[in-house]
Amino acid sequence: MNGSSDDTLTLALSKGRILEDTLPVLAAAGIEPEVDPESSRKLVFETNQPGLRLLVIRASDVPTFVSYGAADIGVAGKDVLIEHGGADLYEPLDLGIARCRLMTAGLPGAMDEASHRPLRVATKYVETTRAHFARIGRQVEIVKLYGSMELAPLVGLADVIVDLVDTGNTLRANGLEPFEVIEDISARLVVNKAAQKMKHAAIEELVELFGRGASSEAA
Ligand code: PRT
Ligand code: MG
Repeated sequence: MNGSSDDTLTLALSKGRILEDTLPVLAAAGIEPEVDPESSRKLVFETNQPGLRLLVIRASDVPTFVSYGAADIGVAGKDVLIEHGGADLYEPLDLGIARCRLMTAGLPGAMDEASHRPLRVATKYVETTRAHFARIGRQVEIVKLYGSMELAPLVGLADVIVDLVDTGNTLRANGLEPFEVIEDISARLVVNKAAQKMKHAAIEELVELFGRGASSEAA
């Protein structure tokens, strides 16, 4: 199954805060969507580049679209890629945008209070959290949430959380402390492995455009 024929490329973008950072990179790379994806309700956008169309989808769905070949290439947060597993995708470029850290956090002293029993951890990153605590040899019980992880320690749902931290304002506003960095996060370009072979030239060209766009944005 393939989302686009041999001479066209389909690029999947993460909507929300990654999209906000991706659009300036696209603009710097000379890629212009037909209409502004941030204000349109469309899901598929043609661009000024013949043979390049964009999909704007939920951030956590980007690895799925790219691994099934419904998109040839995508922009996804490293947090989402780690959680997905990502073994079936190439990751040719760190765009250096939408930066943050995946961290453990909780009320002051929370780690020590739970030192004689499994630590209860609330997160939407179940696989990443399991792998992290296995690595450090700490027994955990994971509570899967879909958002507002910061609430969990405040109401006794969990001892700690695993969530993204940028400025630290959300933690501070809720009386929580950052404990340990699990991963430094930024948005990455990912490529479908079959497309990488079948559409090699077009993909190389797009990766290079993105590389130029990302570095001129960073400058
Ligand atoms: O819709 P879906 O559930 O798939 O995702 P979403 O609604 O979480 O999407 P969105 O638009 O929030 O984008 C999420 C992606 O942006 C993540 O996967 C990261 O790759 C990236 N990103 C970068 C962040 C942050 N920085 C970030 N700070 N995503 C979320 N946050 C949240 C964090 O979860 C916490 O609640 O911001 C809060 C912390 O920020 P500070 O500045 O208060 O520390
Ligand atoms: Mg969302």
